[in-house]
Amino acid sequence: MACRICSGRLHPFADFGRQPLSDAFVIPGDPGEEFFFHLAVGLCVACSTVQLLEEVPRERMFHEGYPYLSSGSSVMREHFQSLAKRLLTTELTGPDPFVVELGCNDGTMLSVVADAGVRHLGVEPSGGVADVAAAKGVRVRKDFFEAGTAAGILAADGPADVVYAANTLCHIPYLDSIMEGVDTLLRPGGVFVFEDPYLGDIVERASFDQIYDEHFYFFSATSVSGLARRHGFELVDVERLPVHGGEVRYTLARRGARTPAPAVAELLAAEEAAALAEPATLHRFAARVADTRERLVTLLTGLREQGARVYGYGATAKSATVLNYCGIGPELVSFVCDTTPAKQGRLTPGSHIPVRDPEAFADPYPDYALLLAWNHAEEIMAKETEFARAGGTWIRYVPEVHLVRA
Ligand code: JHZ
Ligand code: SAH
Ligand code: ZN
Repeated sequence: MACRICSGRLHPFADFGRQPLSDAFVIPGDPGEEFFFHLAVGLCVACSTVQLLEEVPRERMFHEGYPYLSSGSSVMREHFQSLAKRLLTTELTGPDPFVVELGCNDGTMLSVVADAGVRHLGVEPSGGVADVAAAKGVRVRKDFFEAGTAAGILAADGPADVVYAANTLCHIPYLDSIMEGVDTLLRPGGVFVFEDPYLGDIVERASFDQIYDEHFYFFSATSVSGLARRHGFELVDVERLPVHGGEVRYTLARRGARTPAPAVAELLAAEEAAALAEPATLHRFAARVADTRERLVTLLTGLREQGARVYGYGATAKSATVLNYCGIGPELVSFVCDTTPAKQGRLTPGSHIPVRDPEAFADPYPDYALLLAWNHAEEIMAKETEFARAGGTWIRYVPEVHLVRA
């Protein structure tokens, strides 16, 4: 098995078996075949990049019916609003600035830029969510970003001051083409800013459900600084973010254009000290994952034997890995509630648990709720205080299986 970036040898360390597409919610009674692939991860010892062993063709995942909406969390709306405001006051202050967002989704970030009257473009291949962005006044190009797309944007709009991507770069196997495109598009002093789930947090929290079809890479400062270097760029800043269970925001500039912030060397040193890119560390992670599966299945089967009612909360993409890897179906979790219209009335991929409007959660409350959207725990627990008051218990499985009673 060869590294998708440097062709180095991949060292596999965790295997989740046959898995469905995480965002392919099934229409009940639909005779259409579900698509499955082999979900496993490996470490490239040469370039320190953790990656999936099998690549799912991009059109199978990102298309007209792609259901995920960035605006589904109020915390995320605030997160992107403050990032947009920061870019507007730091990087986008020259005459007629221009920002390009890769994977702009429903325009949660770019609508703030559009409202400020600043020139922008979202590149978004999933047509349905791109339409939602356009309805907010965001300028969108329905396309996958790659080297060729960048050349077209440069020809039409001129160079960009900032290229930004949140939870998108780690979805793209063909990173060489992306870096080439960014190099084409970015003006000499411009920056490429992207944020994705952080390998350090995934390993520390054993948050194995970050591993699914759409997440092809699991970045660290070590792997990103190498990627930057190979393309004439330099990692000049890193910022740890609390969202989505722990992320890092990386800032890349052309080599020599900016002085790296001290945070870069600090994070690189911390990763070295934690032996983050060592096979032994990742094998320990895999052992914790197996333990979580065992404890979660034991807990849920025990609850079924007691006759307890268990619902799921948040039909996340991540939950596909947990539910299918643990063999959790409607006999253990009666339904999953979720605010996303395109998920409601459907069944979770592979595990076939019905997805319902959150109104069903209180009608009546279950005894236990499996918090599948654990990355939004604070937001969800704050709006579901009535559940705890009614005697309900949350089941969490990150960083290990535990029960939370208010
Ligand atoms: P959430 C998706 O992952 C897919 P998912 C993708 N690959 C990725 O990287 C991240 O997003 C960014 C619902 N919900 O954010 C809405 C409620 O019902 O954890 C969502 O369906 N009530 C692009 O899907 C889901 O939960 C609520 O109060 O793992 C959350 O999905 C809240 C806050 C959310 O991402
Ligand atoms: N930035 C948003 C959306 C993340 S979802 C947020 O953080 O919430 C990831 C998005 O990337 C999807 O909307 C998907 O359609 C898009 N995407 C996938 N491959 C892409 C590519 N090659 N270029 C641009 N966008 C892409
Ligand atoms: Zn490699």
